[in-house]
Order: sequence, then C-alpha cells, then structure tokens
Amino acid sequence: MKSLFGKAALATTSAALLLAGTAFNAEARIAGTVGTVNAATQTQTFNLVVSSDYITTPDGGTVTIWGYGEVGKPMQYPGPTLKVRAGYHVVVNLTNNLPGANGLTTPMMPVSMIFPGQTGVTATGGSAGLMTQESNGPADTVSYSFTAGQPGTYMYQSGTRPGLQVDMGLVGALLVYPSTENPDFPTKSYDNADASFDREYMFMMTEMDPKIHQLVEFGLINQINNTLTTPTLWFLNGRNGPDTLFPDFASWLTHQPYSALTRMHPGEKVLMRMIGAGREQHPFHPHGNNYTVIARDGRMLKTPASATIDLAFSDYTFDVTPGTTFDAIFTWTGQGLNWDMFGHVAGDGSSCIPDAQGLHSVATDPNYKEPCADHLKPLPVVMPENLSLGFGGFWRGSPFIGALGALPPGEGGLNLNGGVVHIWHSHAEKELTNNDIYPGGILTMLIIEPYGVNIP
Ligand SMILES: [Cu+2]
Repeated sequence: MKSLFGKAALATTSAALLLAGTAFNAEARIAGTVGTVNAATQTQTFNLVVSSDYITTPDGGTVTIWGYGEVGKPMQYPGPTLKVRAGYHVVVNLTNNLPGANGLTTPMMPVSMIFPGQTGVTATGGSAGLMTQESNGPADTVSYSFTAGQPGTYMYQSGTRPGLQVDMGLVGALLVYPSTENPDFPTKSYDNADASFDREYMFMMTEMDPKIHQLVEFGLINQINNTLTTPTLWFLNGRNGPDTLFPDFASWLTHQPYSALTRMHPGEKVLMRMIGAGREQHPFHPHGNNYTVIARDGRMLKTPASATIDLAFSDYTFDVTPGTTFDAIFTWTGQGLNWDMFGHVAGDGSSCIPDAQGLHSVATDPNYKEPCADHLKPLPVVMPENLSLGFGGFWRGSPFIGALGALPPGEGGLNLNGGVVHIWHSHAEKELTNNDIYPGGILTMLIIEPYGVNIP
C-alpha cells in the first residue's frame, strides 16, 4: 500500500525492516484511514457522514444501526479508525444523513462528534448542542478541528444524546501516532522504545440492546428508556464472534469492516489497543501468556523523570472499563512448556543457539525464537488415537508448531499453517453469546504462525 505520508517515510520504514532481517512483511497494522494528508500544511482531513443501515449478526439476525462512514464509502460500525500523527492539524467534516422519522425527510435527530482526550477542539457550522456543534441534515456540515495531541489510543463518539446514539453505533477509534512515526507503517505507539511493536491490533469492546434498535427503526424513539437497557449482543471491533475471525473488509460484512483475528510469529511484540467503547465493563482475557500494560487513556505508565515505561503491570484478565483505553504488549514463544514445540529429535540437523532471553537466535532458521531450554525435549504424553478425540476446527492433528497431522475427513480446516491457537475472549461468560446462542460475542483467536508464513 502506498503511504499517503510520502515516499521518504515509506523508504525509511522499508529500510528499517530490511535491516531487521526477520520481518517477513510490514503489513500487520490496524485497518483504518489517514484521511486526506497534506504534508505541506501538516493537515489530515476526514469527511464523514452519519447514516442508517443494518449490521448482521452471526445468529442470522440484522440490527438497524447509525454509523459514521467516509464520504463515498459504506457507513460502518464502529466508525472509521482515524489514524493521525501527533502535531498534525486534524479536520473532521461531519454531515448528518440520517433518515427522517417515519420516512419523512426531516432528519430524526441531530448528530455530532466529540474527541475525549484531545484539547483545543473547535467546531464550526451546524447548530449549538449541549456538548458541541451538531449537524441537522444533509446540507448542514459541522467542521471539527484540533491539533493531534499526545500519542495514544483514544475514541471519538457522538456528543448528542450519547446514551442512545453510542448504542446505535456512533463511536470509533482515534489513534495518535508519535510525530516520528508514519501512521501507515507504524513501529511504535509512544515516544519510547518500550512502546515499539512488530504488530498492532485493536480490540474495541461494545454491546447493544436490539430492542432499542427496533424502537428506532419503528420511529418510536420517545419510547426508549436507556435505564432499562439489557444488551444481548457483544462486539469486538463491531463484529460478534465468530464473525470476528473474518478478514478486514470481508465483502459480506459491508458495514462491519474490522477483523479481530490476531496473528503473530513466535517472539514478536504485539501491541493490543483495548478500548472500552460501550457502557459495560468487559474483562478481556487473552490466553497463551500474560501481557504487560504500557499505557492507559493515551498516557504511558511512567513518571516524567523516568526514561523507561514501568513494566510491572502484568496481567492475564483485565477489566476494560467504559470510556477508557489500555495499551498492552503481548508476546509468546512457548517458553516454559518443558517440551520441544517443534518436535525436534536428535540428529535432525536442527540447532538452538540461545540469545540473552534463551531463545534461538538465528533469524533465518524456521525455529527462530525457539526456547533453547526445551530443545529436543520429547512431548511428555502419549498422544491419544484420533478415535479417542473430539475435534475443534483449529486442531491441526499435531501438537507441534508448523506440523499438520492426519485428521478424519471433514475435521480441522481452520488452521492452514499449523499455527498454535489460543482463544481470546471476554471472561464475563454471558458476553460469549449472540442473543443467547453460544459461542459468540467478545470472542476471537490468536494464531501463532510458524516463521515463513506471511501474515498480512
Ligand atoms: Cu478463557
């Protein structure tokens, strides 16, 4: 993909990756938009429209939503992830294309945008609402502008009757990258080496009560009582599990473009940007390893005097509270398994030359980052016969990474490269359903792919 931030930045990034040697690609980044970039004036402009449409749920349902969308593209849930560079001037032009109540052409309701965490936001056009200027119709555009502040993970949302409009879908992510980073090809999230990453993923958690959406669809907004909200749908990046596993911009999920599938190679640093964008607390639980929280609400966990981030906050299940964001670094090598996850045997020509962390250091070897303490250690159990097993779609027929074993006809098929798979999910188990049907909701997978497998 061509960088809108100019060739110089792209060339620098490519050179850095070539030097790194081990990066098979530089594509793993959060889907989103940098808008129209004017490098001369250091301005990023986004033209957004609010409109009404339907999202689909994996149980076969549809839900009426309101969404932000870029002009000329489908409206979406969540709104477009706006990726900006710290210090750049950000302009967001917002137009209201909601249908009128009961099919009338008069817009149902004004809409707006607020940017928590940004300072000096000005709004022109439209009419004054409680929190900011609001757009009242297709001919009424509001222009919001601010200078992108400190790097970090933020959200934006409607500032107009947010109890209703955020549930209806008017929420999105704002990612501010350091001024030294190219938001098209970022390598770190904050101005600190501890915030560098190989891959970054977003986990925006929201929920919906379909009854509210039905009342809106029927033009009965005045019957909505937000104090009686009872969500039955839970979302990661605007999708319910297992739709979360489909790729970004899957053609059949027109209004839900963002995947939540997480893929990495062993030993890579994965930045998790967790966003509590609804009104419930979601205990997000990544299996496989602890992660280390490096920032909260767009602020690094460090004192001004410290050169490094305080990396003492290690956790395994973590409450993502409404209105907050958390950035964490996750990595996985299989260290501590106490068996050789590559299935190496003596005399097979493999080697393990430990680096300072005890991980294989030869980047061109397929077992790069193998924990050397476990090299050649046999699997400590006898694998049961297939007749004694139940099968999940991700079981590869072998316990070893990169290996595909024999499976009965019709089994497997979701793990094409023999990766190690862990479920990542909400630990509030009702949130693992779609309208009471399990599994669903806030559920996705981590796939640790063998080196050599290209991760887009
Ligand atoms: Cu679990």
